[in-house]
This record gives sequence, C-alpha cells and structure tokens, in this order.
Amino acid sequence: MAVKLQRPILVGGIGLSLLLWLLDSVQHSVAELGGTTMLGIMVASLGVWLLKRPKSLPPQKVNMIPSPTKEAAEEAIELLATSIDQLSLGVESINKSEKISNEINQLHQQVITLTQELERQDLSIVITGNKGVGKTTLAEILKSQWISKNSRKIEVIDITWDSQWITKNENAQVNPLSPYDLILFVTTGDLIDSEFQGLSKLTTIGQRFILIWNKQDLYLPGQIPQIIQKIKETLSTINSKENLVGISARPSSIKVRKYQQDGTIQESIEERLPEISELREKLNQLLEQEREKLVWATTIRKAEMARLETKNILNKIRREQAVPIIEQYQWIAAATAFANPVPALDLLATAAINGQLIVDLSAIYEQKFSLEKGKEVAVTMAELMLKLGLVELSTKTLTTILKSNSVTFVAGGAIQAVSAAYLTRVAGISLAEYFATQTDTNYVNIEKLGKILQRVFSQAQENNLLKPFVTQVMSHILPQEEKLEVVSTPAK
Ligand SMILES: Nc1nc2c(ncn2[C@@H]2O[C@H](COP(=O)(O)OP(=O)(O)OP(=O)(O)O)[C@@H](O)[C@H]2O)c(=O)[nH]1
Ligand SMILES: [Mg+2]
Repeated sequence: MAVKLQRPILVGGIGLSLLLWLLDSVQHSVAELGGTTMLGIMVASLGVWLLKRPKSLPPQKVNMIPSPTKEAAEEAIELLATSIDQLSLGVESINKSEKISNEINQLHQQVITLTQELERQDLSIVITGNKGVGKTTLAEILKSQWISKNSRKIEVIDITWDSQWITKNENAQVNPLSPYDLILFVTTGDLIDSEFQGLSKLTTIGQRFILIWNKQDLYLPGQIPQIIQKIKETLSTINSKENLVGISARPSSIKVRKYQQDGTIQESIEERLPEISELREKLNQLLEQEREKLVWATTIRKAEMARLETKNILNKIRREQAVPIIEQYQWIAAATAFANPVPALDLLATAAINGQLIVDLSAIYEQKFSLEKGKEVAVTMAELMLKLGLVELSTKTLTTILKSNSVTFVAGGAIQAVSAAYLTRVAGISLAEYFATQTDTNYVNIEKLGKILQRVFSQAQENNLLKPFVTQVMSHILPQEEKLEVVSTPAK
C-alpha cells in the first residue's frame, strides 16, 4: 500500500514550524518589544502563512448517515438478537465448547444491556488526537472545570489517535473510540491530511466529534481568525463546520519585564489561566440538545460491533466444519489425478474443483447451492484460477519441491496429484472465506472471489506450508513401502 504523506491541509508544515519557532523565540520578550516590531513580525508571519497556504481542497464525497433515532437503535439491537439466534442454531448440531457457550451467553446479556442503555443518562467522552497535542491536559481541565460542576455523571478518558483504526479495517465502526458517546478530537491548528481523513470517516460511521484546536496561545491573535476560517472550510465538506472550537488548555507562561521608576528592570513570570470557555459552552449546548441522540448513536454502534462479533464466532465454527470437508475432497482429487494423470491445465476441469465440494460448503454457510449451481461456480473458479496464473505458479513451485525428493518425482502422476490436491485446497478455503462474508445467497461476485483466491494463494506460499503439504499428499496416495522412502530421502 502506498504510504500517504502527512500533508498539512491548512498551512505548509515548514511555514508553520518557522512561524512557531519565531513565536517561541519572541514570546518571552514580547513585553519589551515595541509595537512596530510586533506588527512587523505579525505581517511577516502572515505572509509566510499566506504564501504556503495550499489551494482549496477538492470537496470530499462523504455519505452522511441519518440522524440517529430511538427506533434505529431498537432495530440495531433486534438485528443483533437475530444474529445471536442464528449463531445458537448454528451450534445446536455441534458439540459446542464451554468457551462458545459462554460467548453466546455474554452476547445475550449484551442485548439486555443495550436495551437498558437506550435510557442511559450518564455520558462518556473520549479525547483523542496525535501525540503531544494536549489530550491529558485537557482531560484534567475538563474534570476540574466542567464535569465537577455538572449534575450528570460524565466519564472522560484520553486515547492517542491511530489512523490505522479506520484505514486498515474494513469494519471501521470497530475501533476503540466506538463505545464513547462523543469524541473530542484535539489538534494544534495544523490539520493534517490523515486527521481530516479520520474525521471524515468518523462522520460516515455516525461518530459525533468536536474538533478542538488546542494551544491557541502559541499563535498571534491576528492569525487565528484566518486559520479558523480555513479549518471551517475543510470541515464544511463533511458538514461539520460547526464542530470546531479553539482552546488553550495550558497556555505557556510569559516573562514580563517592568521598567521601574528608578530605571531598573523587574522581571516576573506570569502564569496564564486555561482558556476553555468556548468548549464548555459547546459541550453544555450539545448535552442540552443532543444527549439522547448521542446515546442512541452509541447504542447503534455497540449493537453493530456485537453483531460483527457474533458473525465472527459463527464463521469460526463454520470454518471448523468446512476444513475436514475440504480435506476430504483434496484427497479424492489427489487420488484421481494420480491414477489418471492429465496435463496440469486440465486438472482443474477434471478433479481439482469439484461442484459437490461447492455444494457442501454452501450448505455449511447457509447458502444452499444446487448441484447445477455448484458445477457452474466450479467452472467459474477454474477459469479464474487459470486467469490469475495460480495453476501455473503452483505447478512450478510444487514441481520444485517434488524434484528435491527424487523418489516421489519419479512416481508418475505425483505432480498432478499434488497440484490437484493443492488447487482443491486453495479453492475450498477461498470459497469458505467468500461465503463467510456473503449474505446474498445466489449471486457470486467474481471480482471479490478472485481477490480472496489471490490472498489465500499467496498466504499459503508465504507461510512455508507447501513442503509439509506435499509430504502429506504423498503419504495419502503412495503405498506403504514408498512412503518410507519419501520420508527418508533427504532433500537435495
Ligand atoms: N503552549 C501550550 N502548551 C500546552 C497546551 N496544552 C498542553 N500543552 C503542553 O503540551 C504538552 C503535551 O501535553 P499533554 O497533555 O501531555 O499531551 P498528550 O496529548 O496527552 O500527550 P501524549 O499522551 O504524549 O500523546 C505538555 O507540555 C503541555 O503542558 C496549551 O494550550 N498551550
Ligand atoms: Mg497524554
């Protein structure tokens, strides 16, 4: 995957660093600088900022999700209950472990908890943002200056932001921020691309946030309005213009020099108080107007996460049922090809991918293909594997492995047997993975299946599993005496 540069949206990184450095070096002696000098610095820095300012960003397309309702939350809980029922049914026929029984019990309990949570009065807030932006400082200030004065119970925690939560994960709603009602996303003014992508994604999955620009004390007052306007422009592309507030959770102290009447200079350090009034106001307003909606949205996300967990458990159980079936067909394919060697490319059509295997797997995943459909999919898969070059590649690799064992290679049909078994396995595992993600029963998404095939195939190649696999296939098809030789012949 291409690495995305951390491109600042607002201000060129260098320009801003220069500005901050400039500021840092002047702020301690601000008091003694004349008004003209200050003006000069401000004009110069603004110039740097304007010059470095990138052209406006192309508007991002964001799917806005509808405002959460209690009905939507109830529906999400119902959907969860249905999938738990499906899981319970799925394990009825098998000898389920204690672990699975516990997991199912916990899921049932979650349905009850979530239903009660629809009326929840307490609120939870998570502060996130990149390292060092002032998350912990803000959490402390909020606790002492806002939460303690609030009649409601409010929990606040802080977690460092990780953009991989949402970029690496196709189910973006499964992230550590999901269980919280509100996200306070802290930056220090320079909104970088990955932060914006994060906010954009949070919007699409219905996670409410306030973007907090902290450390405003590091900027000159004249710069702040323009920067705010620019961030708001960016936020308006995700309908979140109103979600920006500026604060200084712990402004730096400043050194003040006073000229005494006798001509001496008296220096003192002046501490500045935290400035979070805009945030407090925003939070109060949010609590007053949207508290219930925040709770419903969280309930929806939690129900959705639990539903995905339920699905994962079910798929794990199904997979455990699928593997022995795939293995069974694998040995059949090997034996058939061994007894009846055909050119490698014909393997697929004859033995490797069996329509009946597809029917059996589809039954495990509740997609019940007819034999006719199974055969049709078998042909499609065979064509796909040929097209993707998997047949050629695996034949080559397996031949190399077999050649390192002269005895087995001599045995006619060995390469066909091993290839047939291997391709059956790759096809079977891929299908199982495909079915696991599928809800639509009768349509096969070739593109998606192709991607899974390639992934399963390359995983098997990487994991060094081919050598033991070859040995396993050979021990299944060769008579007893030859088996001994296979084992004892050292690899060349
Ligand atoms: N100038 C200035 N400094 C601040 C402000 N808020 C926090 N800081 C400083 O920024 C530094 C980092 O603050 P933390 O609260 O530890 O930041 P954090 O995001 O929790 O950091 P990590 O946990 O390391 O990711 C500390 O030195 C704070 O004093 C502010 O408003 N202005
Ligand atoms: Mg911290």
